[in-house]
Amino acid sequence: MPEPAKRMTTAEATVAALVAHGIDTIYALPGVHNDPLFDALFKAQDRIRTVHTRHEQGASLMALGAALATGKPQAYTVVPGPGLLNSSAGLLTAYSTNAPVLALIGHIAQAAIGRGFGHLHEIRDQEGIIARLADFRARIHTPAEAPSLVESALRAMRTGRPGPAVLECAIDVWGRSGPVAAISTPQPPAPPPIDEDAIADAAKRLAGAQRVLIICGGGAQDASAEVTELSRLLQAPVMGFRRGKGVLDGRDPFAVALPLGHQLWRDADCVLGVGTRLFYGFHQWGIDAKLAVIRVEADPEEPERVRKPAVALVGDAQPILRRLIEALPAHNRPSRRDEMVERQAKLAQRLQTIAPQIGFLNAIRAELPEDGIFVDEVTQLGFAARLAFPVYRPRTFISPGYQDSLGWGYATALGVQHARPDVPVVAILGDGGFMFTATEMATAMHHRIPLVCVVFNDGAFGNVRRNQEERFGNRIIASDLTNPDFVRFAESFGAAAERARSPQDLRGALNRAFKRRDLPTLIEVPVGTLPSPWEFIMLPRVRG
Ligand SMILES: Cc1ncc(C[n+]2csc(CCOP(=O)(O)OP(=O)(O)O)c2C)c(N)n1
Ligand SMILES: [Mg+2]
Repeated sequence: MPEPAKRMTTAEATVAALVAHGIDTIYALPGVHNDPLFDALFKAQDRIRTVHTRHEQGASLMALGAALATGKPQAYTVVPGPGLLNSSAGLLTAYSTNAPVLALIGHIAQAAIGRGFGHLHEIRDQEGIIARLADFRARIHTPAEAPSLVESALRAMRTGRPGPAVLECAIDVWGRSGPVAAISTPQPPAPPPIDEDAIADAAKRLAGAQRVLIICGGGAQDASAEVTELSRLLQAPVMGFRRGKGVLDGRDPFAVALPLGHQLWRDADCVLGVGTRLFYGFHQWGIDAKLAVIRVEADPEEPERVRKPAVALVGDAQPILRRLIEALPAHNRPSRRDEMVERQAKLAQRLQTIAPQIGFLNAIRAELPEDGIFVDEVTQLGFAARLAFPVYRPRTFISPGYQDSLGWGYATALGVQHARPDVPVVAILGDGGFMFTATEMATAMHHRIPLVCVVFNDGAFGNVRRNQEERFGNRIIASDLTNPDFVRFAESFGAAAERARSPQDLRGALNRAFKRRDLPTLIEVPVGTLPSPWEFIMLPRVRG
């Protein structure tokens, strides 16, 4: 006999559905539109934690950080209009990093939607704005439909290319009561069938190729064992730039950074792209008919977006690569190990032009445990990290990918640390980017999130400033910054703080900071103008 329907509010039914789907945290900033939702969250405190932030940007970015660190769906809630827009950079970055983030957004009264009366937080065509930001959006109209809409949203978030989803609910609907059918624990959807012909074709091409290059994007993060095995079997180097780092252990000489990927792309006869748009190859390095491209992609539209690949394998990378390994005919390849060791050594030499950044990165790597997590930013240390920070495990290098949303770092890292309290997390920040979400230090204190951040302070939007110096005749505009004393700033929140002036100092400071599990830490590193990394990132066309 099915359980009888219970009377619940829309908010209670929504919260019950979130809990049934295993969502145990909601990042949040309240307001009158969502009051009944927060009351439902109060009553469900033993099953779902509400973590409030100081700006809606912080709420969406914390959910994003938690999603990127765990690979599991995460949720946030904010008021409509300005709350939605304040959270939108996080939502945008969730879209571009394919992160499963569910946003619950309030709305004005149901009957007034779309009529332009000027209700509190009203924004013209909120639905239309959201529809541009997420592939799935819906409005909850009744308590009865809340659980199935939550289920549809969560299903959409992991179907095809993963990504964010948005549910809206009007101010007068959250608190409305009605019968709600029993909420069952949903079953994960069956994985799509694997195209065996495409597997056989890909296996044949890979086995026949002499110089395979594997390129990983964010979609490869859960296929680390398979990528590692393929790399060995095919003697294939594995490139990860931002979101693909850590899929192959960075200590392996076959784990290559962008400049080596560029060299290897030039000479490869087959490229296996796993969960990546292959942006650099297609749009900067060039392509010709001699390079066979095999794509493993969750999004069925992606493989043919730029150029039809030799083989497209659509679905989740992990089971597809597993099948591919099984299907590879036996073959014996000469080892490329010596070649890779030599290439790595030569690149390490060339990277000496950014030695100051590498010195600090080595200090961080030396102190950050093997499974500790590094959160990247759009700053000199971030650009260098993408090139030269060895990442040992999947999901331990959290990067904004192609969006490069300056200022995401602090709040995103807070979400990472909140979702992974078991490991140390370090965020590297520029003085410019840090100040976007620096107020979230209050959130770190309130919720006792022991995030360690390192602020590299050059008193400038350094990246912009260097461009103005080098390319615009030293006409410096809008890029010099007046900063607070960062150590005193952090201390004023009650956080631990210190200044480090050298890589050696930084090691000591990090060592102390990672031991502090009940308090956030800020380490300020004063720096001068740092040498440009761009010659290693903006690489010339080498094919086609
Ligand atoms: C949302 C957003 N706004 C602006 C930019 C452009 N931008 C890229 S780097 C940068 C300066 C970063 O300054 P800082 O954080 O101090 O890092 P630094 O380059 O000085 O190390 C700016 C403004 C961006 N990437 N994203
Ligand atoms: Mg700066």
